[in-house]
Amino acid sequence: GSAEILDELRAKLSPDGDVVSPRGRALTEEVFGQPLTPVQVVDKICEDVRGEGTPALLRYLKSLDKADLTADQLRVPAEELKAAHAAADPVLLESIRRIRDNVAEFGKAILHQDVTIQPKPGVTLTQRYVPLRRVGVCVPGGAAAYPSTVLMTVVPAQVAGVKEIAVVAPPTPFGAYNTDMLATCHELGVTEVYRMGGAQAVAALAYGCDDVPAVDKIVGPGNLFVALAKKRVYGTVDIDSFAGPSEVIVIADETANPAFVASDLLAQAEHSPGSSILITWDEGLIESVYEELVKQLQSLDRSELTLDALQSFGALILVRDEQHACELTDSFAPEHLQIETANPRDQMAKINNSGAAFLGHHTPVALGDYAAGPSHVLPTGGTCTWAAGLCSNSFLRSGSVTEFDQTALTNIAPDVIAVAEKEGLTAHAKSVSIRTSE
Ligand code: HSO
Ligand code: ZN
Repeated sequence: GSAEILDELRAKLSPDGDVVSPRGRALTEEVFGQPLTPVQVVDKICEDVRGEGTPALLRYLKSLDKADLTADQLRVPAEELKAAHAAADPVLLESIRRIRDNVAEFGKAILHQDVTIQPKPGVTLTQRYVPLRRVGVCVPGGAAAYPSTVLMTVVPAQVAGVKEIAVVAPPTPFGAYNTDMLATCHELGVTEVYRMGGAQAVAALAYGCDDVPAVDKIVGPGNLFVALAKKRVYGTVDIDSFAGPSEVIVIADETANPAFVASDLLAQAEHSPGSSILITWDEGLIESVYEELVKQLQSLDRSELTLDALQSFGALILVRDEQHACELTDSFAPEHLQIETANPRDQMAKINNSGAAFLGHHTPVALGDYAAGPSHVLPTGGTCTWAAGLCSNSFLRSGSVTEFDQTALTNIAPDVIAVAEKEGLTAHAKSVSIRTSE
């Protein structure tokens, strides 16, 4: 049945599943001399970096990332950022600027505002929001380069008012040596970029070391080791959501264009690992989308990787009706939900769980990945039932401010004293009565 197919996929894609490449597995076995689980590997790395600082960080960059760096080579020099920007394709830079404006406009519009109420005379209560002081942004650099991730993390942080932003990317051609990524950092005014990735980078950001000052929050995607490390350092710092392999559920009806639907499934699978699931109640669509997948796959640059992901994490699912489609989608709780039907808002109203939703025949997920405005950093693995995607508010912290005058305190005093005495905390009661009884 369709529910079983989805359960099986969910087990593979969930945060505790272990989508780690065979290369990653072999490498960690070589470095640690025994077959440790990813959680054990991450524990060891985090403890070493916390205890030893820079030397452990450099050691892991050498053994795991094959990057032989000295402490003063960790940070990308200002001249290198400037040079990458000067050499970048001007068309790319223009797009980056327009996208920055889109992301900033949405981020500003949704930003929490301080709220003050005066529920009674002499009482002022405020919920105020302040930006985090310093955050770390993880940008991946394994399978592809991601200037878009720089935009989708840095711009919301800037809009929130974060003053210090440290970007980390693994010391790879698609990571910290990718000039488009570096040019994007420079365009956005990011001056602190480190050549480090994996669990060791997360640990360095969380605990700080001589060469990397500690941050208050770590955001951004990465492989399983980055995700597990973020989970482990949570509590020392805040983190965003848990980011595993990217996923999409496409709900489509007979009004959908099979070529469009197939292109969306392929776009997600291209992340490899990426999970692409079609749910429809139109039998003919399963057939026509399948044909389109076969056809379009051939002309893709990454056709082999994409096919691999489709075969491991893809499904075309025929359901009874619209209601069934919505129930299955809600139980799977996808990172991305794309609805290609005649009235997509009808289905949207029936679905609670999705990290980000894209409605209609002209709103592919790729639009959100790159340019629309909301961030593409989203909770995966079914965690959107309790976690939210990154946004400008993710970089604010709230606090309350309370102010009473003497009359207001006198009026509320009996309630404070009654409960404090029941708790046996008479010093609490006294701190009130001392102010109210003359
Ligand atoms: N779909 C990814 C984001 C991305 N796509 C970046 C292309 N580049 C996770 O939402
Ligand atoms: Zn994508």
